[in-house]
Amino acid sequence: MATGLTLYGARGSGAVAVEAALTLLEVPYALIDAETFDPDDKASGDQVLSANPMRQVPTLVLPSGEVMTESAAILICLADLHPASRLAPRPSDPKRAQFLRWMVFVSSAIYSLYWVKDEPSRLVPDPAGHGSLEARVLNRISDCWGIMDSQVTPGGYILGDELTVLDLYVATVSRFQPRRKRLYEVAPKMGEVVRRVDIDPRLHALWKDRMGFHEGWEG
Ligand SMILES: N[C@@H](CCC(=O)N[C@@H](CS)C(=O)NCC(=O)O)C(=O)O
Repeated sequence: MATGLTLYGARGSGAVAVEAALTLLEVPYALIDAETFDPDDKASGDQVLSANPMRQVPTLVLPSGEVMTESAAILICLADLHPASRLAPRPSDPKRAQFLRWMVFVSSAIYSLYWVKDEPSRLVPDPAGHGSLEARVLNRISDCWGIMDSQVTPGGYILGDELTVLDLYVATVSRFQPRRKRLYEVAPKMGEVVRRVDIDPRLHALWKDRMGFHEGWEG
């Protein structure tokens, strides 16, 4: 049995949001890089299979050996376990309902679409259809960011003046395609927030190492 947390993650993946939360919480963790979406390195992704038959990251193994999957659930759980961090509104906080609403929205309406976007043949066998499927999925993702933006009233952060794991989640998932420039267009309010999260000095080294501010990363 492990003595601490073990996170299966990958550079550029949604697991980086979990790494960001653990960094802010100053909770140590062992990291196993499992590149689940790299078709040229199947062995890397297969490492996660013993913990998660969905073969996805993030997958978090708790000290008890219990496995948690699902990025939103992991982020909420970590924040709730460390209430002093204020990374999530408490259950009695009037902001809690919207917090849960948007955590689940990012997971279900947006993040889940990458299962088909990253590998269109999972739903459409004919390669001739892949280009249009991908374009439509990316449009849907943009529409969802726009809908979310129209429904939130950020302060410095999405729910107000305090950074929560929702900000980490949006800052991470909005780096996936269609990437940030499109987000800034369709979701200008959240665009400002994610740029603030990008330059949070506590996260600078993590973002740089795990997400990369390489040329053209914003799209
Ligand atoms: N519902 C999962 C989705 C996780 C997910 O799609 N992870 C990607 C990496 S960003 C992955 O492992 N993809 C490989 C695959 O789906 O085959 C969550 O929210 O954690």
